[in-house]
Amino acid sequence: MNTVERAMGRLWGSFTIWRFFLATQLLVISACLIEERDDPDTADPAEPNNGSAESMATNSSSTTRTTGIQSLSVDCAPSTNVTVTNYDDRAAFEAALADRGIRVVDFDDIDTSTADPVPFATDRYADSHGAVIVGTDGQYVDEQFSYPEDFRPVSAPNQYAPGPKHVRGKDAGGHGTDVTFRASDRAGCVAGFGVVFIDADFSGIARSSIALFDGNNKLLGANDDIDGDDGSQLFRGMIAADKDGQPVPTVARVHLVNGNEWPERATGEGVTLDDMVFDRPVNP
Ligand SMILES: [Ca+2]
Ligand SMILES: [Ca+2]
Ligand SMILES: [Ca+2]
Repeated sequence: MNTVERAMGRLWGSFTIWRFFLATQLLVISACLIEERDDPDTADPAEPNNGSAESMATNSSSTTRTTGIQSLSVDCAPSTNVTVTNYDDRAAFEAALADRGIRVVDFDDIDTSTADPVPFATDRYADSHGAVIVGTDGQYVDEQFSYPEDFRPVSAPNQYAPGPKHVRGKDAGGHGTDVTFRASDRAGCVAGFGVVFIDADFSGIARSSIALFDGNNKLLGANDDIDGDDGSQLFRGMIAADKDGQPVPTVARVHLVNGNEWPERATGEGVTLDDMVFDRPVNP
């Protein structure tokens, strides 16, 4: 082998090593993406929530473990020195986030005119709104969930409830939802999130709640003060902000609990949700 042949041989050898390295990196990235989009079909039904922030964290972590979300570590803005504020007034909430751009998932793009509760995919609103919505086992929209006096949508015609549907004699059905965020096809972060709880009128049976988590799955704040009249529509939102009151995109995940059963079951506390409102998700 002459000098040129030896040089060519070394070049080919290093090219092969680089090809191997790139291939393994692609495999790792693919595995991460698959895990991120893990289907929640095998999730256990969420436990009824007794209302404390601690139980919300426990409840949500058990939900995220089964959905695979907990394995996500999202590089959101640091949550140190951030204060979370509750908003019961939707207009004030939207005004506080207006500069960042407001997104609303109202669920009204789905045709429910000819079917009972209609399922939708977790990533239905990923491209359009930057939100991935994962119910305990499935996501559903309907006009009234069988009880038009109790469950009136905030925006017509549809409202939302997580699956699974109640199976008679077997379980209560779904009442837990995780929302994560996307921006530019990658995990994203928001500063605030709010939603309307519909017919949260038996909080003595089961409290509904909203909880925000940072990119390390640390609980940033939670609110279970959600208790209204029959057919009530209560907005509950939370915004993470710095000491100057500026919203900080440090929220990687939101966990929602709506009552303690599939709303059509009507033996416990049935609650539906509508109009998820949040600021435009951003990458770190
Ligand atoms: Ca709606
Ligand atoms: Ca009611
Ligand atoms: Ca109710």
